[in-house]
Amino acid sequence: MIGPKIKELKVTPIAITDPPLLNSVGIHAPYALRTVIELITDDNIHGISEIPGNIEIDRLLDQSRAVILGSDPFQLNKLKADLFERFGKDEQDTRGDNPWDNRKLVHVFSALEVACLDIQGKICNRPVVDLLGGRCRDQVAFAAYLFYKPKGAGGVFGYDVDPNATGWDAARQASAESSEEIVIQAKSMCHKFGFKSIKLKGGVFHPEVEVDTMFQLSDAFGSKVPLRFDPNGVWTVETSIKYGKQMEDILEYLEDPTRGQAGMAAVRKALKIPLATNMCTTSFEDIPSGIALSSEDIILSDHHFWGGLRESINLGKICSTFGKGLSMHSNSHLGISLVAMVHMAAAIPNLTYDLDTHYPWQSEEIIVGGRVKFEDGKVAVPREPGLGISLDYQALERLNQNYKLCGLTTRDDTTEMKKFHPDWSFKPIRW
Ligand code: GKR
Ligand code: MG
Repeated sequence: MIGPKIKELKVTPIAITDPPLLNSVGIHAPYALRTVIELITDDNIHGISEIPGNIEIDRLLDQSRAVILGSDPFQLNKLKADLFERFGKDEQDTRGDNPWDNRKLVHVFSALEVACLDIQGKICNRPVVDLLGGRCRDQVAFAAYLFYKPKGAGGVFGYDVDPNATGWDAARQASAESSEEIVIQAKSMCHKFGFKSIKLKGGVFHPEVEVDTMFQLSDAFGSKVPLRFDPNGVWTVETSIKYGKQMEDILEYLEDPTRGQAGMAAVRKALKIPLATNMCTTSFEDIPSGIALSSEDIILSDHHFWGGLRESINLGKICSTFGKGLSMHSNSHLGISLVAMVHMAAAIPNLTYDLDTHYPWQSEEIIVGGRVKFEDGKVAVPREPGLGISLDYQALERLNQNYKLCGLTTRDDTTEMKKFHPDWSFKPIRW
């Protein structure tokens, strides 16, 4: 039987407004970069996906045309083998020291896989979740993701704020440099989106300050709202144990307190709370040593970094086999990534934690119908064929113009931070 063939690959880099969120590496630039991928078959079926923006990954995507054009969108195993044969494998050390992943091929395959699954779903008249084994749930729950930040909203006016902003928008633009302001941010975000769990991005201020913030959140929300804290590995093992112990009664889990599997294993032994990671066990190659060392209890997957939706589902199986929990990591993103996460999360039986998302921090959208709706902190799993969404080409064009004008080609929070604090330098372990 001759099936459809991919006849076109479009790669569109975009820049989306991003507030000045602080992290261990520095600060978010006024724009976050994403890349939108569109595959078109010879019978004119469109499949879309979104990945973190990075000019080198975009170049590799352009080169991947030689592999993807003419191929069958159902033959994903062959597509992956052909990509690896042509470009070699990602080396572990290309992941980098940042809290996000810089490996190229995992992103490229993830981009092509999600777009092919979108096409497959449209051909079979089934939502992507059904191609992944079928839904285990009808809605997927997300957590509020809090950040310390100076005042500002990002975008064309740099960090200016809209004087007419009300509700969550006003809080999104307000500063949150103290524990009290973080509590205000949390209340506002939970009120607007209905989230039932809360995560704070730490590694910004001295541990005393950040632990105080967690206690203030605990006092404000009570024990029914699970709390998580993530200093992105900038604490030593000793610091992690000292401050981890202080938070033992209030945390659902502690995420990446320190760097590396051995360090995480030492912290895990000393604490009564679970440890989660998106930094120490970040690919299938890391799993055997992670199991041998017992470095974490929960793996935070990310389909952009683990090589697609099906690989994340495979990771879910490994986690359940070894008694680990699974949840999802996030970076600044738009609705295509969010909806892809929703299809995948709906198909994973053992997905027992509310997922991370940066989505509330963004305000733009490139899908028809605009921003994805959250009800009670949850997003409904689409029932339409494929991902169940389509591109708004005018919005895409507008954000592509932003990309051309903003002058950014890759994420670099450290350089951005130097604009505010010229002496700033990234320290993999700070406290
Ligand atoms: O957006 O600043 C940020 C986060 O720090 C992000 O880059 C991390 O990858 O969300 C992430 C995490 O959980 O480590
Ligand atoms: Mg993390």
